[in-house]
Amino acid sequence: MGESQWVNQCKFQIDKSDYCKLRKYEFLSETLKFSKIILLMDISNTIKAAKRILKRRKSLLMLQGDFVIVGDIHGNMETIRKLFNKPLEGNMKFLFLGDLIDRGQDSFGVVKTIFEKMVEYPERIFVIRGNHESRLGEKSSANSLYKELSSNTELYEKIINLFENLPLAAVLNSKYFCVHGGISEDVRSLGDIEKIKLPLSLDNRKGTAYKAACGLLWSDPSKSVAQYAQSPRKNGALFGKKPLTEFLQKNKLSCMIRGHQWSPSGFSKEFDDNSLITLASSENHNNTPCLASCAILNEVSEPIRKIL
Ligand SMILES: [Mn+2]
Repeated sequence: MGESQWVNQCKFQIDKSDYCKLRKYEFLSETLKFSKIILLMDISNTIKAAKRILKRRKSLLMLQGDFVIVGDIHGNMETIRKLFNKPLEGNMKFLFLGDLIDRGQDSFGVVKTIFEKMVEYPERIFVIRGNHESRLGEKSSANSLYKELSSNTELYEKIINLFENLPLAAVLNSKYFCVHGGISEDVRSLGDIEKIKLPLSLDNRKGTAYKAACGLLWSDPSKSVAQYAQSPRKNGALFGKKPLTEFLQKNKLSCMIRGHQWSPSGFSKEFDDNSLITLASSENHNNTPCLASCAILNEVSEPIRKIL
């Protein structure tokens, strides 16, 4: 065999195998494209249906029943798997306290699953808004929903728009005030929350509704503050035991249940009593060893902590 003939034969062989690979790849890529289209159609329908459900809800939810209350998930699908590992039992309702997204590995998966469940069980799945249910992740250097959906900004915008329809707080069994962050000088009563009209965009950063929403979504409790103080987060406030007691008494409530803050056990009580509970529901959050907790609230009992 002459050298040129040998080279030609080799070329042919290589070309043939590449051609086969290419055909295989084209087929695979068409299948992937097709499943991506199905997934996008699917999620668009879920968003539309979830929005219809949220349009019927107000900025303050008044709910009765038995509840699983879930704190910050921050893109951790493990929490979702543990919560929804089998069909929903009995009449248990779920209240998510916001911060479903950002920081973790799968913000989109968390959003998709929770809103699919809401569409499937509209009377049993409730979500209130956290400070991350906004454009916050767009500036964050860590993982975020924004980064996950960077190749599909249309879908990202649809989800942001859905978030703008989320209620800002909930009262469970006429006793428990549930909110992502807390209270501030702009939110002194349940009436102040009811006044906030939805949908609410947080992009403009002005107006009474924006200020009140920031108080609910960003504030933190603090033992070392008497009334209210400026928050190191630069949004919302730090609130002391006294304004919390006044808020609860004025509105005939017994306890505030909130998220927004990390703790190693996924559960903390800032004021060493039962007036305020903080839940965090993302296990090993940001690769820091910690537990994920939720609270079980029965119509007749006090909230019980459950490790997820
Ligand atoms: Mn938060």
